Amino acid sequence: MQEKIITFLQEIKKSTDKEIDQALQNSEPMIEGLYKSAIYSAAGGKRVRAVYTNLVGRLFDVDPDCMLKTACAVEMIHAASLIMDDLPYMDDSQLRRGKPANHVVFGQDVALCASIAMLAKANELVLMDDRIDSDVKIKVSQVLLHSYGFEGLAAGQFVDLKLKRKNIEYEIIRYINDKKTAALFTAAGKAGAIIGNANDDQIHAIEEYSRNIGFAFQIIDDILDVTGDKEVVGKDLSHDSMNYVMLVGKEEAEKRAKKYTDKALNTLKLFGDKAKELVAFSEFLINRVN
Ligand code: GRG
Repeated sequence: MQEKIITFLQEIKKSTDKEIDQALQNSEPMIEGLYKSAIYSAAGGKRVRAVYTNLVGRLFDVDPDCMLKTACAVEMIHAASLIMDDLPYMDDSQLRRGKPANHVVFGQDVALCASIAMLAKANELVLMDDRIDSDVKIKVSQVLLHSYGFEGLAAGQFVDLKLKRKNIEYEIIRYINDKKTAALFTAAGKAGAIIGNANDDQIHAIEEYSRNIGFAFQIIDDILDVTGDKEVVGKDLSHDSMNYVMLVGKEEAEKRAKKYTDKALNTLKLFGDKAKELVAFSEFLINRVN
């Protein structure tokens, strides 16, 4: 099953890349530089969120074509957040996805404009998708918007920037991980479930699964931040910034990533054998090296 997930990941990466290329076609010469900056940062990445949206869609037997634009929108939000995260007044990172960060190449001003334009494009992609019913599109759009505002990425980033200290408490780290990472996984999964006409219990199970794999994903990210190889991870590793590993140690962090993954798997029981791809997906996430 792991091999199947890796093949699926490659297929989804291809279809998402194609969809992103189409979404970022420019016909206005005056703003070529803005598009260049957006295209630069929309490229690359593992596309795990797009894969996740698609896997949830498959769980509910959705036609893969109906997942394309939403999965692409999720990846655009993610890419926009990476541009902002790397800015000098945020995380101040120089390297992203194995190449110089957006602002290093295009300047901070352009990077910010590109990031905002990508967020708008993500929402537009969902609302203009003619393969999805209007009421479903509105719900998906709400879920995606919710993931990066006061209840999502921006909230997590605020707490990360303003309340994280060297002698940080567990609650603060948990809040940051919930909002900066789990929120977008939750939106990615919930969007797939909504397109699949899931009922309330099923949506609730997907939310729980998403949140827990999101926590596990961030803990692995923190472990890689401390023990990973910069070349393989493809971004600046912030050894001096407080994270989960520094709080509880590497061994305990690994145990907790496993605990969150087990919790996630528990919520899949509702779906029986149909959830075997999602089971394999969580195993893939916890074993990743970049
Ligand atoms: C309003 C969109 C918006 C953002 C404002 C800057 C910010 C607030 C939030 C930053 C959120 C952020 C970058 C969280 C980190 C999440 C994370 C674990 C990123 C790494 O994800 P991978 O490993 O990256 O999936 P790739 O490159 O593979 O896509």
